[in-house]
Amino acid sequence: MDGETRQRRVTSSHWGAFEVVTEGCRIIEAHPFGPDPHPPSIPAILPAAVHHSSRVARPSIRRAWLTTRDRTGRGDGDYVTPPWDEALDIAAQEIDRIRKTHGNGAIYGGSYGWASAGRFHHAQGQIHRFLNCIGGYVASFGSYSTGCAQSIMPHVFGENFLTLTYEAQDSFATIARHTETLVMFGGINPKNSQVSMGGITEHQTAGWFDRFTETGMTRVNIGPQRTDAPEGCDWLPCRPGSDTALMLALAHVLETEGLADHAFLDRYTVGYDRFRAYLMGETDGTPKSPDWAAPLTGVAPATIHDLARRMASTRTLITVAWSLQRQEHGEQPYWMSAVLAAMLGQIGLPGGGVGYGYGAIGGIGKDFRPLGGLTLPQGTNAVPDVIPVARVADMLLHPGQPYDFNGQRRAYPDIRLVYWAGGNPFHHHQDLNRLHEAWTRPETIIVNEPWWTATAQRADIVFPATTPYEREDIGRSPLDDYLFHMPALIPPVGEARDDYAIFAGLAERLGLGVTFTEGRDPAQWIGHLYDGFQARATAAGVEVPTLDALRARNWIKLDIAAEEQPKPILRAFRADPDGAALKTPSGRIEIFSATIDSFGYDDCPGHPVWLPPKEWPGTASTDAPLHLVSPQPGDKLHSQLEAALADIEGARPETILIHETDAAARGVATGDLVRAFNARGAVRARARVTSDIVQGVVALPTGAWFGAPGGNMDANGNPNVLTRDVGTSRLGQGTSAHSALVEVERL
Ligand SMILES: Nc1nc2c(c(=O)[nH]1)N[C@H]1C(S)=C(S)[C@@H](COP(=O)(O)OP(=O)(O)OC[C@H]3O[C@@H](n4cnc5c(=O)[nH]c(N)nc54)[C@H](O)[C@@H]3O)O[C@H]1N2
Ligand SMILES: Nc1nc2c(c(=O)[nH]1)N[C@H]1C(S)=C(S)[C@@H](COP(=O)(O)OP(=O)(O)OC[C@H]3O[C@@H](n4cnc5c(=O)[nH]c(N)nc54)[C@H](O)[C@@H]3O)O[C@H]1N2
Ligand SMILES: [Mo]
Repeated sequence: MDGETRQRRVTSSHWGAFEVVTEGCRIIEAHPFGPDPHPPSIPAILPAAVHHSSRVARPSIRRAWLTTRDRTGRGDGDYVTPPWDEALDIAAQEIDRIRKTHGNGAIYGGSYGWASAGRFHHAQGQIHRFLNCIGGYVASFGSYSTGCAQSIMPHVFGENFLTLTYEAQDSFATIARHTETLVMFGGINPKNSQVSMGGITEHQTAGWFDRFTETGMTRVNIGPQRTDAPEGCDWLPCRPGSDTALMLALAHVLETEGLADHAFLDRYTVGYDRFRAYLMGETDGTPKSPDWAAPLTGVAPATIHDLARRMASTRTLITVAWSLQRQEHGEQPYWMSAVLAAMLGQIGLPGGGVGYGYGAIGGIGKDFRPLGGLTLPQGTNAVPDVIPVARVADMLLHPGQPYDFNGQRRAYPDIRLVYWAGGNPFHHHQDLNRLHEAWTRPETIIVNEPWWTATAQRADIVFPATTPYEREDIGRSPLDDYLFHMPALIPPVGEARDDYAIFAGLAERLGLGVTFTEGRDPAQWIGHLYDGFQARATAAGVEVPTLDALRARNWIKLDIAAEEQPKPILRAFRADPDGAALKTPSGRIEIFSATIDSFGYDDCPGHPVWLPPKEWPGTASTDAPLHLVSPQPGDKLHSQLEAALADIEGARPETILIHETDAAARGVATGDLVRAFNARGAVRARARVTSDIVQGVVALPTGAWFGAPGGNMDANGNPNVLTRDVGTSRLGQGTSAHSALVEVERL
């Protein structure tokens, strides 16, 4: 590459497309992509992040592991840096030793994480293909995003939850046309819709809210933060973790005021009678009335009455943010939202019923014709063992121990080797001090990473991975209507190699080189995947250029825009409940599930119920009186680009939002450094005092790099030092990140 040449090219990322200016080997600037109506601010930090001193420069092996196979000193920072060939030899020998001594079932390759956009070099696809080639690995089920919903919703609607949230619900255009009342549990957050897995080019969520204002739609944001929905929406402050109580009280009003649609319930659902007995208090002596819900939720009974009546008298769409199931008993608000929508009788009507995850990522709510493809084949996994993704620390701490999951009794595998590529568990997992402890159990931990994240710092072998700006790829997401050639903008930083090259090197040493590569180099793989995509596109009547033409053009907009067409959840079922019966055991919406009831779980019984989380404002104590919510960061994606963001003067520690009354009681003012703590740990944060948060709640976004294990205060402000590491219930076993109590004091 010519050191003097200045070039301007477009690339794609999870937070959108942007124009990158390079000069020789360096990224100089990143600018918004012209066709994007609401470009995010995130790319501006890219040049500093890509060339940051925290890049892993060379293959690195922890000295104490190399010499004594030490497992307890992970995080000590003492690495040797052998040449690539030697490091790959050592890693291959260790993988071989583990699989021959303990079997492939002793390798954990769940390797959760977003990694980077780009179809071929996607780290998850690469690591899973490699591990499948060498005999398999213990995999993970579900995501941190929606793991609990993925378990509960098939019981209720008989449909895969990801299909519902990504493909089978109304677009924003249909909502604009038909919805009169939009009831948003957890809001619809333009901050979050900046990103979308695999890419999002035209950011439109904020624009749709401008349109909703014009139609005169009533929009109610229910939850702890005013800012969870765009300005102009009504805010109904509600305690986190109490949504199910509020939904039950709304249902109680519908039932007692004759507003419930019994014709719909009779025809399309099963089990309403059993649920009704609970709702009216016949089974437990407690009617779930607005008076009952008011002290739990902080919402006045009259407000609940008014909202219920309004929902029954207008075309109403209930939307539920993914965050509501990222908490203890997260199954309940999800199930109950379906029951509430069924009682309104609007499921299957345009702009009515219920929808999930609007705003969570920018690709949700668009009208596109489906066009898949461009996926690296991953082969098959010979190891059948799978854990719910958020139970990773339990697995490492308790090999062989039984646990429940969605009706099954299973046992945790005995993991000897952990291989992670494209994720940062010391960002994403709960109770990081506990994870740090669990991390001492495996014999060996290998990580591919571009940066010295907290996870890389706790690995025995670290392979420096390229970023997408250092390799050629194709950018494409089924939730987006653009197609990108992502050129290698700069050569690899330091000695970084592509994940593909790392895994090819290991596979070769294990005698499986050609099985992994099929004899292709990256350019040949990209050509091969692109040929398949082009054939699919042509069959679907979508014109795409040849790969060479795409290379020359850098990007194109695909002609896959679809006419606005209502596709509310369960539309076909509403039209023909017998012919298009649901895939539930009854063929109907299950308000009572005999299947779930048969599991005998007290933390997820046979119909939706109010179950207070162990930690929430209702159980607040003098030790930990404040409820911590830990939303996604607005200025970046998770922990990515954090190294450079943290350099910005005053940016770290991370900002914690605190209500003015709570702040005054603690003598805390905006800008003060505070310590947020509980029995699990302590973090430093910078206070911002606000009236836009429910009193008794504090919000600290995720993403600051975990700084200090072992009870020391984390200086950067990573909320997962404070969160609780328990499953949502024995049914879903998702993360309970949003269920945590803390105290805050001025430093
Ligand atoms: N408290 C709390 N915790 C949460 C959440 C919450 O709401 N509250 N949300 C959860 C959710 S929904 C999610 S999705 C997770 C997100 O958690 P993660 O997906 O683990 O977070 P990322 O920071 O995106 O981690 C991706 C890592 O991959 C690396 N990477 C990028 N490109 C490449 C590549 O090409 N190759 C390799 N080898 N590595 C690469 C990045 O540097 C980064 O370290 O966090 C979860 N944690
Ligand atoms: N900028 C940016 N956008 C992102 C991401 C990112 O890292 N950065 N990550 C992406 C990922 S991986 C995911 S999964 C999605 C997540 O999408 P969401 O799950 O929607 O996002 P969160 O930011 O976790 O939560 C949204 C809001 O829910 C509220 N909330 C928390 N608990 C409760 C509750 O009990 N009840 C109610 N009513 N509200 C509650 C909080 O105030 C919070 O601000 O975001 C995606 N978008
Ligand atoms: Mo997520």
